[in-house]
Formats: sequence, C-alpha cells, structure tokens
Amino acid sequence: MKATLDALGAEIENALDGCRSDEDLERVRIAYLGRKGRLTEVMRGVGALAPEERPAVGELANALKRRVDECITALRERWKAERRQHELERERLDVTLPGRVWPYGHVHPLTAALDEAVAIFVSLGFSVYEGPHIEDEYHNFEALNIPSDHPARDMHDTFFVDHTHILRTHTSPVQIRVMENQEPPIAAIAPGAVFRHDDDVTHSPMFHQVEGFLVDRAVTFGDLKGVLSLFVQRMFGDDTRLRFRPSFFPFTEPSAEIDISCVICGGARAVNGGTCRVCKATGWLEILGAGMIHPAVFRAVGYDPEVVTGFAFGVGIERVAMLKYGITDIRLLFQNDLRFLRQF
Ligand code: 2NL
Repeated sequence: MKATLDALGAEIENALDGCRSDEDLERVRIAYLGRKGRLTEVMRGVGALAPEERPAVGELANALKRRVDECITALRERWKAERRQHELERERLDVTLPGRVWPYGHVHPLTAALDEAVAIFVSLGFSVYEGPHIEDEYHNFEALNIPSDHPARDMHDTFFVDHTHILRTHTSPVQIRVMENQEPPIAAIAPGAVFRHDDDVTHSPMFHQVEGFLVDRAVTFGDLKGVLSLFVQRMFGDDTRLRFRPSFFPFTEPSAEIDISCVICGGARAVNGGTCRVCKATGWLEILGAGMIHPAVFRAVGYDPEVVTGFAFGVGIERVAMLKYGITDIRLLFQNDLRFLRQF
C-alpha cells in the first residue's frame, strides 16, 4: 500500500510538472483528488486494511493529499502573481509626460483697450449706452449742429445706406438719444464701432470710439479737465501729462484737442540717441477731442442752455490700442493674423 502511494505521488508530481494553466491544474486535481480520483480511491481503500496498518497508511495518504493540494494552490497563486506583474508592466504609465495643452485664446488688443476705457469711465460713475450702427441724418448730424450745408459733412465722408440713413460717423447719436429721453444730471458714455470713408496706415473705414458726456447745472471746463486727466493717467500711466489745444467742433464751444506726453519718449522727443518716431519728435500725441456742449445741441434735445451746461469728449480706441501696445499699422488690428494676435 505504501509502495502504491509512493508511485502515485511520483505520478502526480509528474502530472503537475506538465501543467501550464489553471485548467491543466484543475484536470489533475479532478483526476487524483476528485470524487472518483485515483488518490481518493486509494484513501477509500484504507478502511479495508487491517486495523494495525490503517493509521500509518492513512497518515501517508493524508500527507500526500495535503502536499498535492498545497502544490496546486501554490502554482495557482504564483501564476496569478505573474499575470498581474505582466499586466502592470504592459500598462505602465509615464506620469512625467507633459499634459496635452489645449489651445486657448485671449481678448483682442482692440477689445482690451475698449474694455479698459469703458471700465475707467464706469469707475468714475458714467453709465454705458449703445445704439444702432445705422442712423438717420438727424441724430448723426442735425441734432449735433451739423446742418446739411455744413462743411463738416464732407469732413466725415459718410457711408450712405439709403437717402436718409447712414452708417454713424461717431457715437454721438447714441448720446443725443440719451439726452432726448432723460433729464440732467446725466453722465454717460457711448462705446462702439463708427464708419468713415477713410483707409490708410492710420485710418480704417470702421473704427471704434468711446464718446462721453456729462450734463448738469454748472458743469465747467475744469470738470472736463479733471475727468480726462484721470482717464488718460489710468490708461497710460500716472506720469502722463496732458496738453489742451484750442480746436473746433460744431457740437462743442469752446472745443479742444488734447495731447498726451509721448508714451515712447515721455516727451523727451528722442529715444536711444535718435529722434522719437512715434511723436515725430514733438513730444506729444493727439489722443482726444472734447469741449463744452454747444447750446444748439441742448436746444435740439429740449434742454435749456441757460440752465444746464455740460462737457463732451471723444476718443478713438484704435489709436489708444496702437499707442499702448506699440502697433504701427491700424490694419493689423483687423486682419486677424494669429502671428500678430499671439503677441498680446
Ligand atoms: C474726436 C472728437 C468729440 C464730442 C466728440 C459730443 C457729443 C455730443 C455733444 C457734443 Cl452728443 N459733443 N461729442 C465732442 C467733442 C469731441 O470727439 O476727435 N474724437 C476722436
């Protein structure tokens, strides 16, 4: 009986050696340890032995069964661990790889300059109004003291939509409508696109303006100077100086053009030993037009010019953006060339 067990043990060992998969192991287990397995049958035979032989043989058979069980379990576990290791190596992630960078945009330099100008006036208490690009001649010209025979109408070089409608040449008509609909005191700005028949390095047929006005009792030219000084210094820096030159607009009296000290040479007229090309060696840059609102404009909107006064101003945003960001050709602002836009 012992010899049978030894032979069976050697045979099982051999069979296990030949196993390559869990399925092989399961077949071997069933063949020897299953209900009809060879070792199971031998163990069943132990009961038929002489009583004095039983304990020793039973012991041997049990030991063999345990060894086989342990061997099968150990192989299963080893293979499982090997498979896991394999998977880990195959699925290894390089967590040091840089992530995928999504292309993202930013605000256009013109929009940035417009937003900044609007934010400064809003911070000073001005309300923001917008209006249509297509206007009637009354709101764009007549109400602003520009009659049809006025030479300023040629100056504006207007785009006509039909006999009575035009593309607005400034955002003043927005302000006319605000005054028509509200009583003073009013402080408002009108940002937006305007259109003039102009096209060269410094002029575009469509450009952007922020116009603004303030109407109340006893508004003075000093108030205008204060507001525009604050605006310019917030926009171009606290050291920026202003110069008011007498000028003419049909809708303001008196009128002024406002220069700022050159953003490039700071007014020194020269940079790096050469003359400053941005201000053409004058030390000044024209940036704003302004004045005290003309009595004829007040009458047109139904205000009494004996009772109210006010100032108004207009600033071209393309010019502001060009000076702020050092852009020399206005057309770059409208071509949407990514090589240009990515520089901001
Ligand atoms: C310029 C000149 C200016 C105004 C705009 C204005 C509007 C109303 C009444 C009176 Cl409703 N004036 N606007 C006044 C003076 C100058 O702009 O050269 N802009 C770039």
